[in-house]
Amino acid sequence: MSLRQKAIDTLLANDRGGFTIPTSGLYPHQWNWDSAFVALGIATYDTDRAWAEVTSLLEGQWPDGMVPSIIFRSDDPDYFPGPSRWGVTPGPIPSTGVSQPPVLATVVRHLTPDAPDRRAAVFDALLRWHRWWHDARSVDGVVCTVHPWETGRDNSPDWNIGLAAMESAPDLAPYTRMDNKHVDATYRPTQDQYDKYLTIVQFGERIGWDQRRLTDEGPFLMADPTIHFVLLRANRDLLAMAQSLGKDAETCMEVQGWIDTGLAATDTFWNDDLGAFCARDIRSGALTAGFNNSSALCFYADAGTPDQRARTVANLRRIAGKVAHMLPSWDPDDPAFEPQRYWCGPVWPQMNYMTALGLDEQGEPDLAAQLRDGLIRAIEASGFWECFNPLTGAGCIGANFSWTAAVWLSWNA
Ligand code: 9YW
Repeated sequence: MSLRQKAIDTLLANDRGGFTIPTSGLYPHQWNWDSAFVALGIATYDTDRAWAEVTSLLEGQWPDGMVPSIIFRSDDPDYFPGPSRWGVTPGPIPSTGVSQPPVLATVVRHLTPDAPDRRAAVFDALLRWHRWWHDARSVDGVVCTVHPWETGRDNSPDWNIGLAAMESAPDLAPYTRMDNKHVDATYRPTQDQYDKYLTIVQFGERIGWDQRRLTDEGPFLMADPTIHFVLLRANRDLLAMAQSLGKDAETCMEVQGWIDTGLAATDTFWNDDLGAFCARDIRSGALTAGFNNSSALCFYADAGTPDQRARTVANLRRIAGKVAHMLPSWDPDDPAFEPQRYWCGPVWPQMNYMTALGLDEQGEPDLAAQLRDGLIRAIEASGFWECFNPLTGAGCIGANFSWTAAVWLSWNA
């Protein structure tokens, strides 16, 4: 069977009727940015079904504009933390109480160049979501995050300083992890990290998921290059859609204001010692110090000075000399690098997709090709895994994974 057919079959097998789960067993619900990437892949063979992926995700939008990281259309006892642990959430469908990197506007623009009606149908929802980031998650002009799960890079060493600065709740309700029943525990976050993830959830639940309070008073407050650069690009795409739809000047100026704020905030993430964009702990001001697979998203966002971009490219070239498959999620020269542990080293398909796109657009086609080739070779050797060991190309964590199939399809359309 061709790889193309296998990719389509993977997406069909994960289809739950109008929405797609990342992989059965481990992740049995609809995840936010997974659905956005999935829509890109499905669009290569079924435009209507791709569009259903977008609209089904927006069905979970909260009254305050947030689009949650997971929508729980059922309560699967095999997944933890499910809806009961997140408590009563204000959205129309039970969900988590945090969001995920907002790639959706960029995907919608890509999917709808000749479909203004579809574009118009979701524009307001996207506008309200982006406004939520700038209202509920911003501190002094920097869009922040309150939970490692919100960044989509769950156990990246980037979050260690923010997690070290907080205590696990002494009254943390007991729980049983389910992730380690599905996959090898050595590939997953540690127990201490999990206690802290759930401490933040317990805090949010106790304040009734008041998102401004969660940002201001919550146990964890960091700024993440993924959210920053993804939102910056998504705001540019939102503005382009506003203009194509003839939206009023006030709306266009509001979005332009977010772009200007985002560009001005980009230096917040710059670690000059390392020559890389990194995460920052907002309360202590400390910057993390590891080149990771969000660092080069400056190209995807068309942000950063010529010097910042040149130093980012130099880091990418150094790292390319250390691994067989670009782009590892953590710097192989840093002691925190673990080639098979989730966000501490493995190659992630959706990050390679965005980073390669940005590098291509901004005049670095050789590096872009290296990122695409690194992932494609791993897929050809191992299949559509969630992520891959950058030294060997071996698949890690979940098999038959939706966004891996989707990224492959989008590159081989
Ligand atoms: C978890 C579904 C999600 C992704 C995240 C990834 C992982 C879930 O899987 O988180 O249980 O930790 O980190 O980015 O959306 O694919």
